[in-house]
Amino acid sequence: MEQKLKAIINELYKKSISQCSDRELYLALLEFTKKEMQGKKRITGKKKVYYISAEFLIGKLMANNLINLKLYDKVDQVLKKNGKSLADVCEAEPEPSLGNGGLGRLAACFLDSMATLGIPGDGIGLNYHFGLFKQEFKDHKQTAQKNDWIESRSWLNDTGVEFTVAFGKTKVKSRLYDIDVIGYDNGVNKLHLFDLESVDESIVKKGIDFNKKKIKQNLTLFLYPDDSDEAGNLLRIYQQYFMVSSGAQMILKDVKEKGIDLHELDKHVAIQINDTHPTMVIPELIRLLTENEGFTFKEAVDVVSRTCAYTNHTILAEALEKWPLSYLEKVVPQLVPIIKELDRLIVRKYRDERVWIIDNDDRVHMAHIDIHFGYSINGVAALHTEILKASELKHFYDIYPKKFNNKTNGITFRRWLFSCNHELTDYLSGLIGEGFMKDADELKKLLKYKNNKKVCDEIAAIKHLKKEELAAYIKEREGITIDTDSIFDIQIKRMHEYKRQQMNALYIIHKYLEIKKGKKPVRPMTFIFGAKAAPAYIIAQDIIHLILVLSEIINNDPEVSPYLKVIMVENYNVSYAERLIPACDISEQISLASKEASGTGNMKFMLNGAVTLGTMDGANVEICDLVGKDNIYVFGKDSDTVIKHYEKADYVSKDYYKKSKVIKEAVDFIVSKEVLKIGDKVNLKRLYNELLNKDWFMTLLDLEEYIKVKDRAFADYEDQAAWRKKMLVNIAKAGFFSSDRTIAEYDKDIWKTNN
Ligand code: 26V
Repeated sequence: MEQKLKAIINELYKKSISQCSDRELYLALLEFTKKEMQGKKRITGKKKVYYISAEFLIGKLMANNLINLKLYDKVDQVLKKNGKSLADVCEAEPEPSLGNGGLGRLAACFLDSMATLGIPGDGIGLNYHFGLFKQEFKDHKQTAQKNDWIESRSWLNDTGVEFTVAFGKTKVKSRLYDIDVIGYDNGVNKLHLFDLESVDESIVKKGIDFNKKKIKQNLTLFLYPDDSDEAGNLLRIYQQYFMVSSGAQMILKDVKEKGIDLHELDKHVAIQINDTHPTMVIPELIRLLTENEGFTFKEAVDVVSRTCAYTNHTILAEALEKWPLSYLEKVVPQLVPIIKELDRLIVRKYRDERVWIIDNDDRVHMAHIDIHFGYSINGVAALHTEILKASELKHFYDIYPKKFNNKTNGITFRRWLFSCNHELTDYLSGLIGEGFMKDADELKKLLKYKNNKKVCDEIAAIKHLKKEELAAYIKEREGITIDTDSIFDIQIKRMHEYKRQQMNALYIIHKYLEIKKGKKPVRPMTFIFGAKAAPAYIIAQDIIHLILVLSEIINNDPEVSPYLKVIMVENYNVSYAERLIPACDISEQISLASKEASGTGNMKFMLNGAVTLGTMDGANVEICDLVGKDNIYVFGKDSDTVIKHYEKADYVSKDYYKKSKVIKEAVDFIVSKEVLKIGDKVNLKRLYNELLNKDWFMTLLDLEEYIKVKDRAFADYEDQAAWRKKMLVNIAKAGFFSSDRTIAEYDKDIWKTNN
């Protein structure tokens, strides 16, 4: 290995390793690693999965690819010998931002697990040139810049394969780029990313502004830039159709090349539709089969319905796609007769309008297409699937009880333990053997050390080391000094009212006011946030503003800052998560019960020995079942209560405000003189009014209990022996959340690639 790498470096730079910069070494390693992956076997089999998704939040790939090739340690040693650090070299890789959050990151974890388990499974998505925006803070507000991640030398391989995609009479060319996905100690699958041949980066002007109507230039520039107006929504539909039409053409081409009879498509292909963004693949396949392959409409519908399966990732009404028929007529007129015919089939069969595809306002319910014309519908955590069956999709569950199933999400341990926390990985291998690296359940072996003080202390020492590393990084990036003996309380996820970062902010205000009144905490507290907000999501911007203003006030108040620090890290992304998660003590998972379909950050924190502070929502419920009430902090109203409040429309936030002095003080502080001196009145007043008069996601409903339970968690931290035991139990029980388990379940119940 060393010779091969040195040969590449010599050819590229005519230098020795020690003379190269990290950037030069990164480019050399890129070439080396790509070659190594090309030498691995392509995973094949009778049946292949296509995981089609508008987002693949893959993160930087170098460290993970080396881990999966089992070359990480070897390369690390070679570089070390020459005075270089592999971790620093890996930093030189730009991070692609091809996703918003959980849904995209899940898709990336699934690719890793499919390859690791040897399941033939490729991803299909889009090659967004600027991905999701890059976040910068100015005047305590978020601004959006483009994230220019594609370089001339990258993981992308130009296949030269092209397809034509028609939007009515307008035709564009798509070009296929592939990224190799290497399994841990296994072969290679592919992530297929389609790009617009005629894309023009120069139409992006200031920040992320561009002409949304210039489809032939803009289609693959950004990930869902803005769906607050018609042009933005139309662009989303253009993107979605571009992806599914290219993907469907590629799938049919692959299958035909293998000599397979297309009438047996379902025996050779499973298409997993990741949320409704790729739903148009169903009518598109029907169109291709009837127009080009001589299928009758019925034959096409039958085989496509046996091939496609759908995963639901949210019950939020605003996130369930319903496109106006007129939009589809504008963008994809060739699909409209097919969608209407599918709707007619349903209308003929069912009188209940709630299950129709096209509603009375001529809106096309994309999920309904998936449910009627796919063979499986799954939720992403036990509670979420139960809510789908009992309320959100009840009318469908009544029709198709057998199609519904649960697949609790998971995370790849290669990235979220081995790669981001070498110290813990090495320590665990020394203690319980390396078995857990292939079979995550073996982490349970750790349980026998629950009462072993030495082991608990050593795990805590690793946590402290990761806190020091994070503190140094935050000092460098954000310019803020944090006390590594303080408790690190972390909330990192997309900014959304249902995730309730505002509730965490109100807790911080409450602590600030207590300290001002002379009640000092026994140990300093560090609150860390990381979140991007959709540029058009006004209240989310207001919450970011509040947190940034609080950070300014608190960190600069000499009376308070020794006890309290607030940091909102800039441009939170996968790489930042990899530094934050191993350093966390308390994992904030505080969504309004019923709203967070699963969460996957919760699993990553647990695996790295953080203790969850959360509501009974999404996968938190399963975490709680696994670790037991002593090893998690649970608070808040349960999902049944919350759903009833929505049904009866009887939640009045002002009642909670009036009833509780603590709540009133904290909420009022948002528009206090102190805050308004630094902050923007428009943002802060709007947020204040929202909390008082609407509070759709019921922040004030759970605030008092949140404060109480969070205070208890902080107090418990002082009993370090007991806390360290909690850490150990969390790590030991995290095996269930390996995405290898999740993917094995998808394969057994849905894809059946082994049949
Ligand atoms: C989408 C949108 C789009 C427009 C307006 C607001 C909004 C709010 C939420 C969403 C969510 C889209 C789906 C999604 O990302 N779901 C996440 O999927 C994760 C993987 O299954 C899961 O862990 C998270 O709980 C779930 O929120």
